[in-house]
Amino acid sequence: MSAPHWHLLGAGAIGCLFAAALQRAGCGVTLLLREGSPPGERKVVIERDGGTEQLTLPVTTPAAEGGVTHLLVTTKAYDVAPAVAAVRHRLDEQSQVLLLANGMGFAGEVAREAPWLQLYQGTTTEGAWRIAPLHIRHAGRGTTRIGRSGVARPAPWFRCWRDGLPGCTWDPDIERALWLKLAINCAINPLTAVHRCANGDLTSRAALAAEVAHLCEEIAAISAAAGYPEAAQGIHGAVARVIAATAANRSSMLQDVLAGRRTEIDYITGHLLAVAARCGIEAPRNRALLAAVSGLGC
Ligand code: KPL
Repeated sequence: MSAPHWHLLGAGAIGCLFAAALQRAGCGVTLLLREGSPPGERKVVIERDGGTEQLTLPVTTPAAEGGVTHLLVTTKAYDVAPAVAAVRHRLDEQSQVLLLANGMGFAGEVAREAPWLQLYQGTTTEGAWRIAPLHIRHAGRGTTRIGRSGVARPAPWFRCWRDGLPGCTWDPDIERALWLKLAINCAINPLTAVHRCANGDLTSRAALAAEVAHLCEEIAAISAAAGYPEAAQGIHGAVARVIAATAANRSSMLQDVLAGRRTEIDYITGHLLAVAARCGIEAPRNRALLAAVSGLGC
């Protein structure tokens, strides 16, 4: 298979990082910017400790004409389904659509609107933040997992990801990886947003550490009932490790709150609670956090 051409929806920090990785692996990459953006080319700048990488990418808008064979979506969770809908006239049954956003629940929204799409999902721990539009800082290397429910063998296009992005693996059980990430985010993000604190405060402040432990108990019960026994057993340790590794960081949810943006709470704690309700489990502490965070933002 020759290197595919990817269209990218969501040119934030992670989107720019992956666009550079795909271009490095020999793929074409076109940015789909918001309607009204003038077509042409844009420069993307990625700063790292070792130096600065620059690339030039063609730009168009979702409403433009022309088929899209490979679509990467790295928007906020609540924008995934509307973003895919805006480009749906350019997709067909062969189009490969990879969703890489925080949280869960948006893949179901996309599939309900367009059940014929070939949907893939991913999760990443790459550390990147936006300095300015199309100008990012790649602060820390992480791992990226990509897969499709029930599909053991990597998709033909996965070679580009493996070649362009160190630490990228095909995960035959991607749902489990997504759930574990969701479980960790449920224990960290809402609390940091409500208390406006760094991740590390969730262990150094005793009251917050106790709250994390209570949340983990609820999350473990829901994970077990939902068929994720490893997440159920490992959640306390996994959360402690992520807090230690990101102690000085502000969670993405806290950053959203501080910037006055909508949060992804409906796709993080909201999704956890939807699964809990299906399993007949009460999760009062997570429910209280959903209410608290929902009342915070715009
Ligand atoms: O994924 C994160 C986020 O902020 O969304 C964690 C792991 C909690 C790091 O802050």
